[in-house]
Amino acid sequence: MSTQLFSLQGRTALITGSARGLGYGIARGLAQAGARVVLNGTKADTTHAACRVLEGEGLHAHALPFDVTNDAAVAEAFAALDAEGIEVDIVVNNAGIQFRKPMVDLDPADWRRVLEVDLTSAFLVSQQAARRMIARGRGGKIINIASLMSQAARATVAPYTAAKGGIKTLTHSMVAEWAQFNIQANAIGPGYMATDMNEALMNDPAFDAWVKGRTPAKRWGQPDELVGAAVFLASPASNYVNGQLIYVDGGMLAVL
Ligand code: GCO
Repeated sequence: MSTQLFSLQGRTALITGSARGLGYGIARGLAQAGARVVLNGTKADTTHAACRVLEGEGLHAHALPFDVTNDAAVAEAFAALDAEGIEVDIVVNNAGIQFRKPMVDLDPADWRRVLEVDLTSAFLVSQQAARRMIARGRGGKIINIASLMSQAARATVAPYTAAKGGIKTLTHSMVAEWAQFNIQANAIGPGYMATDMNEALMNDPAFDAWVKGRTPAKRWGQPDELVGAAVFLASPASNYVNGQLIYVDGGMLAVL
């Protein structure tokens, strides 16, 4: 089997929300597989700092801070890439926030904010990327970061759950409209991963025990454990894979 099957040499990947957390881990993994990675975050300083760390490891990285929920900012970001001759072949829609509160107490503004970051941003960024992929005629890859909540809910995270359910079916819409242009759209569903978004949960002894008891692997996942699925879905190895959601969850959704 050719090792080129999983190589990302010569490809450019834009990963939203990649200055830290899961996005940074995925970006680092794609870069190690040969891609030039475009890091994104809302803050220029932390995005450039993350970029410098990857460059320090000899990886090919470019910082592009912009607000993924603002359609004008997204369009400007892609115009800036155009001006630099940077063509995005792979998009990882990772940007996401969490907001935990019972629905009866939830401020509608908080609901809207979560949906904007966790779902609408994937549409805005993918729309700009797909327009260019279609015009170039050489296809592309879109990887949407879903969640356990794309499939099952728990109390107090309704906006996140609604957004991640939407991410699953938005992926199907991308297949319906863009697979004909050799664009493969798929998703990755992380389980309970040890990230700063979940720090409060990890530090809660009861929740920590629940995760470890409910997960067949009996542990939290690590951000770099998403890299294998990401490299697969970003590489030629997945050129006939469309609309799939790969759960990297230690088996949680496989059992009652
Ligand atoms: C929560 C967590 C989860 C995980 C992850 C699971 O509050 O239950 O934040 O949503 O982060 O999304 O797939």
